[in-house]
Amino acid sequence: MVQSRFPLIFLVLVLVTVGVSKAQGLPDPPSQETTVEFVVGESGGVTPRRGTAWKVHYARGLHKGLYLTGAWFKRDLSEEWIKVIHDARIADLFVPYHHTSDTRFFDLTGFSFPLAEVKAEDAGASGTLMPAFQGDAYQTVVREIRDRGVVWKDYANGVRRGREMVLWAGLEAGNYMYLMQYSFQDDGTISFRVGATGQNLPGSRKEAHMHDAHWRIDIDLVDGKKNNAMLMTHSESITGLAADDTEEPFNSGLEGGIEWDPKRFTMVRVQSEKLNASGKKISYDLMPIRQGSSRHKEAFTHHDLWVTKSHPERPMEMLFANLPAIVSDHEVVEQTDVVLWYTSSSHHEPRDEDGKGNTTRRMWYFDDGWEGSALVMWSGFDLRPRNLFDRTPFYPYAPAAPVRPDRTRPADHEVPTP
Ligand SMILES: [Cu+2]
Repeated sequence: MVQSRFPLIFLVLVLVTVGVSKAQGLPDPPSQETTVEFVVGESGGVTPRRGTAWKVHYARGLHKGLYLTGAWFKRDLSEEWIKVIHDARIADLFVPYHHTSDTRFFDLTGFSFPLAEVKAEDAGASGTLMPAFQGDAYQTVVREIRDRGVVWKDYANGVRRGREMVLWAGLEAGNYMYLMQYSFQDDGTISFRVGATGQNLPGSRKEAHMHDAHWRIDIDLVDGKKNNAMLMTHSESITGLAADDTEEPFNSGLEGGIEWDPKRFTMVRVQSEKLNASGKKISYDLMPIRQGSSRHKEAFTHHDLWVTKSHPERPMEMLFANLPAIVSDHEVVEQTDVVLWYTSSSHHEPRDEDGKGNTTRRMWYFDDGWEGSALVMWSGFDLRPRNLFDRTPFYPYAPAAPVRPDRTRPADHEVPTP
């Protein structure tokens, strides 16, 4: 079939433009709210906690995809909300190809890609479709309640399985589809994941490349104006038996970027001034989950973890590529509103499982003929609470010992299993 390059490129542009203007016009619509209660119920033990809950504000936006505009957690249904997130998003999706040095896509900030429509088959058995955003022609966000497997098991008190609320949407990035996923677990953890799927690049279907997700997390822990950024490292010598773990102010208390070191188990901790019941500071750890650390010519890829002071009044400080400039004034990141920046990467080496070659199906004129979809590859990280609770969540602890002997209280060995 003879095809002309111009009309097809034109068609792609028209489809992208129509997709944005018809389904997802400007400006960004208001956020939506969703809540979930993870009720412990009858099996909560002899001093049952009633359960935990999340309240989440989420939105969709041009050059943002699906992002969070707030998240609050309840350690117990009888307590007040504790603020965790002010704003969290993927700030950019950078996709440099290995050999065609001019093919370096900024899939979030360089295009006006819309969120994809989702239907019942997207939601599956555990999901529901969230209402369309104001002004949108179709639904774009799926909410799932998933079983997340065993969260604790011991010899005396049985076992408990965990649950999570998952919010996800697909960013329709031309031939690619990015699944943007935020999971809120019953123990206070938030999982951030991006999945790359869709179609390999027409014309370069077999060329390896990197999908770098550049995350921006404006965490507001309890009192978001008074948070500290800490650096956690482990060190151990193979010539001795001792090992050390260090907690110190991130970059001596100043803005900056650091390298993730697999031998040091590098982590960034955000600490609030609020204490838990045992007198420890309520904190969250950014826990990297990595296959590797991508490094490219671009300076914003030269570090894996960055911390800055939040400046919502400066729009240029929302851009990940500006990070080297943002940290150049070395503002203090203690007792202030801190922002965490993190890069997670999927190294995509095309396989036959991505689709079948040498077919007549061509997306563009210079397409190398392909049929099928690239299986999803995930990257991301977790934000995990530290000393938010003062005990294991959902464990069936015995009641506190009464002041006077109480014959009605069962002995420890009689504590019922959950
Ligand atoms: Cu890819």
